[in-house]
Amino acid sequence: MLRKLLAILSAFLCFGLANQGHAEDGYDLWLRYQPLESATKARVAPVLRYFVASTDRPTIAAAAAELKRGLGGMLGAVPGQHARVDEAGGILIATTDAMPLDVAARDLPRIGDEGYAIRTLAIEGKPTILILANKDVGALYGVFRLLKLLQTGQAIDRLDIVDAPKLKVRVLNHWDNLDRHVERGYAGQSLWDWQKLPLYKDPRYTDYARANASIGINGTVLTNVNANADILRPDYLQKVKALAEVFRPYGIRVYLTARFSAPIELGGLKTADPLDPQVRAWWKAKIDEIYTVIPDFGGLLVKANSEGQPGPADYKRTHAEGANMLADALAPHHGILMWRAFVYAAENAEDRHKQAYTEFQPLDGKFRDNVLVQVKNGAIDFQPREPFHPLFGAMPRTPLMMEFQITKEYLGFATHLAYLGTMWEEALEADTFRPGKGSTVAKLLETPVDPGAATGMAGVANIGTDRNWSGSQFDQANWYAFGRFAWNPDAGADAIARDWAAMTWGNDGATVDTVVRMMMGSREAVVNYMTPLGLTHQMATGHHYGPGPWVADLKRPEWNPVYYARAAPDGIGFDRTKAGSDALSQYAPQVAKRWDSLKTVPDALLLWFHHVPWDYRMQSGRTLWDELVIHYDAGVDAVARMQADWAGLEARVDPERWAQVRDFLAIQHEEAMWWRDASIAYFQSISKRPLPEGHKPPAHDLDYYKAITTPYAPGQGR
Ligand code: BDP
Repeated sequence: MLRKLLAILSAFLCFGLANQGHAEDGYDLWLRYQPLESATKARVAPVLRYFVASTDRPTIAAAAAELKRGLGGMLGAVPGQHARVDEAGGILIATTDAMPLDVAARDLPRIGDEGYAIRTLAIEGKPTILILANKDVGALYGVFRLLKLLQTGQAIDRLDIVDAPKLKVRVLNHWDNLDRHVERGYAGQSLWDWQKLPLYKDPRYTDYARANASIGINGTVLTNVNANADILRPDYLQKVKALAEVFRPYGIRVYLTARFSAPIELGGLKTADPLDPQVRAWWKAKIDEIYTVIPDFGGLLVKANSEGQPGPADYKRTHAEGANMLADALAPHHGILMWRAFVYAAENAEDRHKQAYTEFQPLDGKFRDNVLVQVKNGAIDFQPREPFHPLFGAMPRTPLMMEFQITKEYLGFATHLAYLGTMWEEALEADTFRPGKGSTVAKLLETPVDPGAATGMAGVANIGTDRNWSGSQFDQANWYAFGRFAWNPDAGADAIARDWAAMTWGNDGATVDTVVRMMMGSREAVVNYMTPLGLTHQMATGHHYGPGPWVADLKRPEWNPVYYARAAPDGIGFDRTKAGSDALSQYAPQVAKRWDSLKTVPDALLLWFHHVPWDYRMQSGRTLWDELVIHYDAGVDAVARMQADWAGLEARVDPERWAQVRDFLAIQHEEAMWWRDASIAYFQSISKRPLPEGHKPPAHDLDYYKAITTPYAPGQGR
């Protein structure tokens, strides 16, 4: 083997150190590469002083650059790049084509195209860390893993790690419009500066790619699902190409959203009927053109016949007919078509919870293998808590991918601290019982419906031009966690939070414990002060900022909060049992049975599935009304605890980021009170019950809360 190593030559690149010359403002995300403490440094430095890369291809060059940046920051000295590992030991980044090593051959089939093995060994007596992959991108992921080990203070002297992603398509969905407005974005404008592209490639695009690669994200849909056909024009494609070039070394493919009526808008055709030969020919030519410009283009994402978007139903065709037309045109290029199952129709009186299932389930088996039907985690819409979507497990012959929303449209925007890892873990761990026990949502996502069929996960991005990328320091954790769950849907929210906290805030035990404690309770706090006990969609109209439980005047019934809570003198909640909308029948019998019975339905989903009297006795022995009030207060109290926890970290965290979090928590506390007071004022006007002892009345009367307007809320008027 030594012979082979001796043959390797590569250039020595020198990079400046990370994190120098500017105060911390969150720009560096979890890739801060802060100096290690001296004892650790002394221990690890000898083996990290040099590295050898098996090729100088762009992805390996990116891996080497990251290693230099990371080790430079952590050790205070940029590692030297050697041509031969036997000179001094060190880190060896090797891909099997460039360097057929026998040492780790047993791992190779397991790690596939994107996985890696990391092993500590001695080569010619020299201590070496081998990062081995079949493909360059695996080596890049391996380098990020090694850097994470160091950032989180793990020992590196006996490494034996083998890891590979469990899903193939791991994509961000940017809801970015071409005018740079980000739909449901709370972090500034769209990163994509269409005016300056393709000639000016903002260095930020590279940092975006680094961050994504560090968590294994391998694709990005650049444009909004509420699509503009213009993105498919030749001039825009040149700009997209420029972004693809920046992202390519980082293993990230670009995808675009396709407006279903583009053949009419761009092609001048009279129809967009998917069975029309001219329409099919137009799409085929358009997709061929895209691949001429961007040979590794990932594919298309479509929102059709939903919330006013055009689609195949306009021509009395099914979702499968629409999707397959595009999938057929993408297939020769190995492109993927992501087709969203987020549909509900104005003219349909059926419970909104049921509509996507009603429309999609009968199409099981009718989609091509390169179609991924993209299903939101719950049947309504990214609420703080929803039961898992009934389509999971109900379409065994159709590739389904998960769609999570990273941006917090319904969880208080950027200023509320809500770690979504726990929410996603809850959805992924849910047992669908299809076909039998143990069929969790995660397992279904991971198992291709046919050998070679696509698998995947999408996350609606929370990224924009704000210095800290996500609108708040803690929202970075949601971007981070999404990548980790897309890589491994069986991952744990707590472990992910721990890694993120150590990398983002500092690797001392007290800081990490406090930050993780805040994160792990944060989503439940939001559920409690916004929509406790299975209530849902109580947000104000349009922008969804603040409470609006009384809203009843919107055009479509299911846009009104009153549609979901159904508060009336006899009680509250949406009856989805047989006596009601019977949405429960869309789940496997074991699941339906559990949720159908008032004895076994968890409190957290009670009002999602049942309409119950205000005086109904809960498991706790208290009445539903009392329990509701107690939950609102528990939410507010949890925010106060986060404030106290954070106050205790002042001396341990850099001042700029610390102060921002402190101020955002203050906003959150104020708004949690607003949610609590407004909700209690409204529901009490119907329940006519006194508040339980020790719980104070809302600060104002109901009319006061109804009169609040928030013209500055992001998303207003769009
Ligand atoms: C809802 C958003 C809306 C999106 C829609 C979707 O309010 O802005 O267009 O989802 O997912 O949550 O298509």
